[in-house]
Amino acid sequence: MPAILPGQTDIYALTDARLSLGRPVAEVARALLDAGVRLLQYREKRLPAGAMLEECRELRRMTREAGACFIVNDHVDIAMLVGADGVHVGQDDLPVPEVRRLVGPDMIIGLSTHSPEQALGAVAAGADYIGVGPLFATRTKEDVVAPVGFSYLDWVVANIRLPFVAIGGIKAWNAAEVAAHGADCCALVSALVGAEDIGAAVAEARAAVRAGKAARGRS
Ligand code: 3NM
Repeated sequence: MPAILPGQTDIYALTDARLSLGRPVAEVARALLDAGVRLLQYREKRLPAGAMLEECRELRRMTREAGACFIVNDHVDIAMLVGADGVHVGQDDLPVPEVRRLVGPDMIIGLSTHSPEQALGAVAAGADYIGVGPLFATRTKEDVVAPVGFSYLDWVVANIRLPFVAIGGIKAWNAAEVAAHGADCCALVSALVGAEDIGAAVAEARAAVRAGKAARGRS
């Protein structure tokens, strides 16, 4: 199965157990995949490593069956153990070249960036895609930097050729504007996993991204 990068799909969903209305991560993932999500990141900050490993094994099985790309946040070891398609790291995690030494040439490495300097650094370090954010205020990520707004997104669109995903405070109501600025892929956490009806939330977000892309003259 070819791995799917942000530029190749419009919605990037991230899990977050604290926001999932008490539903197990597998139930949330099932709803996301059934709604057509093809890029899924396991992002869990509070569980012991053994429990994360078990959850990732299950999500790996589910994503493989669905033909979806599976990325693990932060935990390079777990990503490797479950055969994930990729790993996503932040600015304070292991440096991308060191992650590359561990995972080899084929695994996708994503890197969160919050400034032009960091985006250029990601390119130089060999990241496969970058996160661009937080576009808007978000309470989902702890120790998050101040919102970067559209100026950083516009700079990335104009200057960076790597695939990228816009992230941070994106909801169905603002996703069209984000896409109209040139983001072909939007990452959403609370707007999807925190929705009572995850399928409807995915459909709404996807329609918004499509509308924004169309407004910009992209299919
Ligand atoms: N990374 P929500 S913002 C996981 O800017 C994450 O790198 C960010 O959650 C970054 O969609 C963020 O609920 C949280 O706002 C996004």
